[in-house]
Amino acid sequence: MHDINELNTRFGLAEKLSFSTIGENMAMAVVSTEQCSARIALQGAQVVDWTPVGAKPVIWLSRDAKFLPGKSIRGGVPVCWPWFGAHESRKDVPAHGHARTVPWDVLSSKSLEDGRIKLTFCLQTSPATQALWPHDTPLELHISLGTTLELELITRNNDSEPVIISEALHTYFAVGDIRQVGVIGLDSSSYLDKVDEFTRKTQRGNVTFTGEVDRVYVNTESECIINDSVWQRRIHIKKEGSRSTVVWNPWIDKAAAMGDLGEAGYMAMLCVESGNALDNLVTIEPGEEHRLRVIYNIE
Ligand code: TA6
Repeated sequence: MHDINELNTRFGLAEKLSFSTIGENMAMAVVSTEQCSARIALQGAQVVDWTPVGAKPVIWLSRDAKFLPGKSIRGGVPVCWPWFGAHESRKDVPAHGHARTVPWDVLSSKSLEDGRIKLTFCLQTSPATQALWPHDTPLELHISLGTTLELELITRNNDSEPVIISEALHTYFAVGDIRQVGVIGLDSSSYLDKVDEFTRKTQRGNVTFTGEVDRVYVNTESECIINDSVWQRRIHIKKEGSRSTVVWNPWIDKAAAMGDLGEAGYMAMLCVESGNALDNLVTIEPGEEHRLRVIYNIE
């Protein structure tokens, strides 16, 4: 359980960063500056929303999001780690790994000279993490918030053997109307189609949405752009240390079955996730680290 008074004393930044609770006593970092407003849940170190000043929200949070201990929050930037999707052999462990549903610690907070706020979170190895993932691989997440949003996830391997991970920053973006959105940057990329039994296909042109889309694009490091004709803006997604891009919209029926996506929520969001999955698993040698970095901005 996080102590809000202690968090404010140690990491609060006058009028720019404070800590409070939401839902069932879930601790949140609340950022409000001349550049942006944003919140980050300490459970999962999950960015919950991010809105540059004068813009519509860029990171989408469901109206029906629940803030419950041990449950992933619907929206924001869930950290899927140390595996993406279902575990390859175990059925008793959570989809997308445990990092998004356990409490993280705050390591530092800083007001940068350019006006951004930088927060660093860590997830140490503990008996609870080792029950799900029997490796000593502490995680750090660096988050910089301003007119851009930058996240860097660092996995260190303190074990004496190599470890293999998959991962994604499962980012939910806000859009005017999903039917009038195109994702640029994946033309000619190969993908595994999760709504067609993981059949391998090739993307032709931009990704558009007329029904459920759930695809893992592999071997692609390219920048993606969400072109939103209704809100007349483009969201740029740059990445490093990532060879997979996941594009997801559950559409009507799946959204209704989920229960926390909000009425017509599927129309207002899509996920474009930067990570490493399926063909692109990452092997980290003992004593080494792996960095996954994304930068988002709008034009
Ligand atoms: O990234 C796409 C995906 O893996 C989908 O298959 C879909 O189930 C989604 O993530 C949401 O997963 P969650 O466990 O957060 O409900």
